[in-house]
Amino acid sequence: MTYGKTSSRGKLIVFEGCDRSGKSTQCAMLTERLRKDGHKVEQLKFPDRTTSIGHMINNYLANKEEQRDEVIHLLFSANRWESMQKMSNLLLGGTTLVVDRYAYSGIAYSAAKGMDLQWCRQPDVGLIKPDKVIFMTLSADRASERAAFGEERYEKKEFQAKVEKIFEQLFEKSYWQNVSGDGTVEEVHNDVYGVVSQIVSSDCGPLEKLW
Ligand code: T5A
Ligand code: NA
Repeated sequence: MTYGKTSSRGKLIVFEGCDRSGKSTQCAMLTERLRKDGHKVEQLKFPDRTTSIGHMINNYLANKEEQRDEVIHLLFSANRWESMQKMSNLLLGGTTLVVDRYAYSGIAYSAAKGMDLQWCRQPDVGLIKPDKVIFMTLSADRASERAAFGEERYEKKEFQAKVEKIFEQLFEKSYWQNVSGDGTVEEVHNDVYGVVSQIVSSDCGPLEKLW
């Protein structure tokens, strides 16, 4: 099953990793660099806290509202589905998307609470499949030293270590690349750019669906 056929389509680049591993910093730097190279690029992030579903997610993360585990899991997934039409339009129109978190975070954080992993995968079946997942590695100890760690619901060292274990289970050799988040922002950026620069200029074939 495919979303469409355009050889000149944009590429879907996803950043994943535990809290404070440096994803947002690197998404911004990569977007800017690719634009300088002359590519059409847009940056997106999940959760997208600007939609009404995103507001519910934000209240949950800020500990202002409670939700059943199943409910918040489905809200995170619905928040991605809200963006699928826009994303496929942009990609097929030749715009590369740099995306901060995706379905893998959805599964990892829910499964780390003890929810069934197979159940957790289901709501995201059929999302657009990334061309590359950059997985930012950073130990929970190092992450907890960074600014603002601990302000939101999942930012506890023991929980982050569980999340990392689930991410390891989700790792798919064919399109995932680990990048160490434990360097200066410039060092990490150069590693990221090294991985991504080849892909943005290559022909990745039609868009595919996740799982
Ligand atoms: N979630 C998310 C789910 O449970 N299910 C889902 O489906 C999804 C999509 C919010 C939470 O939601 C969960 C996961 C999360 O717990 P979020 O909005 O992405 O997700 O979280 P944020 O708080 O925005 O971001 P993170 O905590 O994940 O941080 P980042 O983006 O990894 O890190 P960044 O770049 O903001 O950097 C953090 C700090 O470190 C510094 C930065 O300046 C900043 O202060 N820093 C560095 N310091 C030293 N060296 C470096 N190389 C550095 N890079 C950055
Ligand atoms: Na972030």
